[in-house]
Amino acid sequence: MTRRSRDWNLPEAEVTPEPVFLSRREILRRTGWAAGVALAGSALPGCGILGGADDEPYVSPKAPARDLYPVARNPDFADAGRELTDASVAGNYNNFYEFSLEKSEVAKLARDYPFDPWQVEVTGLVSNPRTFDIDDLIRAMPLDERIYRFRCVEAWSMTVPWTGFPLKALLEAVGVKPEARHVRLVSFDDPERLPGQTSLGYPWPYFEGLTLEEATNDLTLLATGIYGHPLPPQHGAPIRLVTPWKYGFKSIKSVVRIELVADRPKTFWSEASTEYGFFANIDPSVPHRRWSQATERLLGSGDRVPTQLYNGYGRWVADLYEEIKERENVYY
Ligand SMILES: Nc1nc2c(c(=O)[nH]1)N[C@H]1C(S)=C(S)[C@@H](COP(=O)(O)O)O[C@H]1N2
Ligand SMILES: [Mo]
Repeated sequence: MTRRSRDWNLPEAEVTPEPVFLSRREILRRTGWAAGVALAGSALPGCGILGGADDEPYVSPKAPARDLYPVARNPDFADAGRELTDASVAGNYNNFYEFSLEKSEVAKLARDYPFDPWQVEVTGLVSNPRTFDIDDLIRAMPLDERIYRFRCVEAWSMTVPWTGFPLKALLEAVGVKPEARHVRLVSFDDPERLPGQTSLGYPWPYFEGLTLEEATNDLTLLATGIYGHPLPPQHGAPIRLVTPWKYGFKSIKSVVRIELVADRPKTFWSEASTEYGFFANIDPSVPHRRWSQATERLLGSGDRVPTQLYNGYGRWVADLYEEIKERENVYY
């Protein structure tokens, strides 16, 4: 991770011209993607608009293990210290670039994508590599509901009840080999049906990574539902990661492969841009290159509140980074 600390010190003049996410202007120029026209500035903090907030999120009648919902709330995560974000607000303000860069368009565009059938392959350095049908996987895992705060790197946040199971439970089921030190997660790849995968110059499919310690932390959830029902398409149906102490982009949606590996894997955003590191831990004292991370805007009320170190989840995760901070002098 020396690259990041080096980038950090680049003179202002060299860093400012390289905007987020490759540059919306550049994307439009290269692709002429019509949906992009409405974008101007929507990813910048404070500039987002809440679109279509009166639409209740649609849940497919074919969603896996639908009869299991709602499940019991985990008492350790029954109160996140903030008001819950309305389902209709969270479900109409989505980052899911496979469908669109426009947050308010994602729900509509994802609604008819065939998320069924769906399988999740668990592979790599495991004793029993296996491909699970999503319905079997959900039924085999210990589900609970947890209210988590969720903070996007763009400085907006929400508070939502996820349904899911600890990634740790799945890793235990397949048996992690001692050489495995990291977990790599990969999202779906379907350029014929996902407009963003043909029109946007990103390293598709979306991929993410965690250290094994992060992956087996009690907070690390594979979410299969939200607000007491299966995940609506726009939230990453039928299964997505949730790591609430990290910026939202780590929480990869619509996962198809989980791979145990030795070396630190590359991640989608650190390949696409120099502005996003592997750890992506939430730290209000470390600004993004182009904006402060000191505060965040609550979806719904629009109130601005201070951002907390590790999004307030230090009790669970702070000790994971003591050694890394010393070794790498960076944990972003
Ligand atoms: N496959 C995939 N996963 C993804 C993204 C994406 O574009 N594609 N966006 C990420 C970002 S930047 C955020 S903030 C969250 C948004 O999750 P939500 O729409 O459920 O709030 O999903 C993350 N996971
Ligand atoms: Mo994000």
